[in-house]
Amino acid sequence: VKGKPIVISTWDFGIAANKEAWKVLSANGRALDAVEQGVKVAEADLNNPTVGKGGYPDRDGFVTLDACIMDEFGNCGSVAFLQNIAHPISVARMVMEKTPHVMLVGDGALQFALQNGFSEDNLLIPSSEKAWKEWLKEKNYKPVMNIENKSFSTERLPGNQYNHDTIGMLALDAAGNLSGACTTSGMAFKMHGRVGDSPIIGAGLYVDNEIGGATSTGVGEEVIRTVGSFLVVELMRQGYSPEAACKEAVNRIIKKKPETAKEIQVGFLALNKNGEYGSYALQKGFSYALCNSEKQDLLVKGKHIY
Ligand code: SD4
Repeated sequence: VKGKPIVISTWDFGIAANKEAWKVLSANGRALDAVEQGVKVAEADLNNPTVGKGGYPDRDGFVTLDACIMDEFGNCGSVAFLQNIAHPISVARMVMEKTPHVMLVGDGALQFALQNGFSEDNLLIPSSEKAWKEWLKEKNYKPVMNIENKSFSTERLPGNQYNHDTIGMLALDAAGNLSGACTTSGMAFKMHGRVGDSPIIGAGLYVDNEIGGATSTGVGEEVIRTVGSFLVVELMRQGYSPEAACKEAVNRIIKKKPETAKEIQVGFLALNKNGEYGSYALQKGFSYALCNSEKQDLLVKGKHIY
């Protein structure tokens, strides 16, 4: 069938992640394995200051990670406010597969990871620590739009800039099954204990194997408020195309908080059961990467409202 397998993911760094996911998909592997393997590339990338190791810390200097994963059966697993573990997505998958729960947070999530073969790692690398110390001079928390793509360069951001980088990935495998994954270190210099949308099933990620999947990036508070990814999937169920569904979810954010919406970035990405995909963002500058049998690593610029 045309349209599968396919994998899409947020931002320019999705290109490298998709390549890894494609290894699984092109070998007729399961979408769940593809998304886990794919986003691990972003988690391991030290030049990416907001996913996994190398991520910017919170305002107290702690790198705290959020991640979730969802499969074709509606199983899901999530970790939030997890510290010292380099691959939160794999812990989230283990929560899904080895516990009766969906979500583990903080020290409980860490203890679970350590009991299951993960080892502790210092996630605060010198360049991120330097950026944090720079930030401490003014302590001004203000998310900067589309900083995600700038982070792709090797030059680190000065400490008085923020960034919100998340990788959200959706895949449809050769068997026609959908899965998704989302992982982040959240908003740079957030309050200690802050959890964003990325580990919240329905907000940062949602997959319904009958319909499609959606994921989000940007200021998580607005996505949680609107249960964004669930909304996108439900709109696709009502017949919206992936792009139209993402646009409607973006509109919902504008309707709820018109003033805030002008100042921030939020982007949605969606993939339906037929392998059709689309995106929409509040602001220009949101990009995503796509990989299928015809187009490898194509970068698609998302549509936007402002
Ligand atoms: C958060 N949504 O923690 C994440 C950040 C993000 O691109 O997506 N950045 O709110």
